[in-house]
Amino acid sequence: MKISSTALSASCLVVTLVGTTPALAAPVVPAAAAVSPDAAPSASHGGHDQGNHGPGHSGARLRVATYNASLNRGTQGQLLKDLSTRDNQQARNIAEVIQTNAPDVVLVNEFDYVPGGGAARAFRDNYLGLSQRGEAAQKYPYYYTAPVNTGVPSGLDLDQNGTVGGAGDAWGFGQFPGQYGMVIFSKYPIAQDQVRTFQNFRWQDMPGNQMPTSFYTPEQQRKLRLSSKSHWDVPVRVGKQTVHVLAAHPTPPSFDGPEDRNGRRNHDEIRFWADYVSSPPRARYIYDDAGSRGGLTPGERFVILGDYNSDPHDGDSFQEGINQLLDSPRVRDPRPASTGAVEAAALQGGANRTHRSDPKYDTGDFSDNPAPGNLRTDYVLPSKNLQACRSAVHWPRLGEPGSELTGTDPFPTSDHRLVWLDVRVPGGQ
Ligand SMILES: [Ca+2]
Ligand SMILES: [Ca+2]
Ligand SMILES: [Ca+2]
Repeated sequence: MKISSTALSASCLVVTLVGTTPALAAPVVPAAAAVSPDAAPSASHGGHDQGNHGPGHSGARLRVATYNASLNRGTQGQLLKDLSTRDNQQARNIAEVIQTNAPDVVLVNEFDYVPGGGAARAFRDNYLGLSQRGEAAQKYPYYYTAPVNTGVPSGLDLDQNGTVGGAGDAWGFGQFPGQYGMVIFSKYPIAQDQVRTFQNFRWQDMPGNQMPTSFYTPEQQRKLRLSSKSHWDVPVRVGKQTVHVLAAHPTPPSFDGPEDRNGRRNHDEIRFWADYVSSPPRARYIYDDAGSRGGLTPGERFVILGDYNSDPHDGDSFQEGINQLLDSPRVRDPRPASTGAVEAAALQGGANRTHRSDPKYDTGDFSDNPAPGNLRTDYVLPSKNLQACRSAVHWPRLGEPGSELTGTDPFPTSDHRLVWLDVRVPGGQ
């Protein structure tokens, strides 16, 4: 089993749900594939569960994953063109990694947004849904994607270079609208009518924000959007239960000047979720793109997914960065790990030698000389009221099956690794 080589041992009592189908509803996105029992998730992912432990431990096991797949392209339309074939090698490699890990729900970061969802459907149907080199095809009847701020012109000189226009003046850095977008694929139904998006939330409306006010003009301060791509709360129905997938991709805390505008924005983009899942008073300032206020209802179950561009101890993060989430009383950190990352840090040296985080938690293979070196940037963080089971970073050691796809720079897939976690959803059958 390819997964088991990097899987952490962890106990989790779950009932294996072979043959159980989730409640199937009409597809909630346009032109989704016909939904049939064949498309229902199998609870068998290669026999990694601890098995059936009898009554009292019932519940659905849900495998959730996050993967910054580098399925972004340099020009508008190129990704859809690539995915409209079945032979784009990088897309095949990315699909194979996803098939190997077989998540029930996966967030893909760095996937150019195409209005109408054409690129998402093309990747699902032409790549994920077709066996890659013998891996089991993965069927995702449901997906969610939406516009993002990257590449959307602000009409303001946000990078203060004296002219208006270009990637640096967009609401989020990008060459064209939708570049570096994101998409969620799911084997379980998505409550499309209850999705909340926070693309337009303004940075100044976060109390105590870290916006560098001396860098931006008063007009810019009023108009700046917090989210560099978007923040999504996507409810997934697991039987009668709901798990909120909280998806985002905060800006890298670099590519700026001494004002550290991207580091500060990264910090506040992460803080947004920490506030969102916190107590109602702390989340009161939040409003979504439809104008509804407040955060997640207390007691709801959630999984925070995405590339947060912040390591707990290393790299360029501003102040607490990701620790705002890791230290949240409502958030559990299952600490997915791999042995391949330990090997990579040792072989690559450079900045990795001075890192404080244990390299086994690294999820991204970045430049080592100069810094930052390899970092933990990609997270799957469940709420405390979900039981965390097995988890791993998919980073095989050299020579192990799959290592030819993770690879070294230039990567055949992505500079990031897929991270997965199994959670048990009580009563989620
Ligand atoms: Ca400019
Ligand atoms: Ca590296
Ligand atoms: Ca590291």
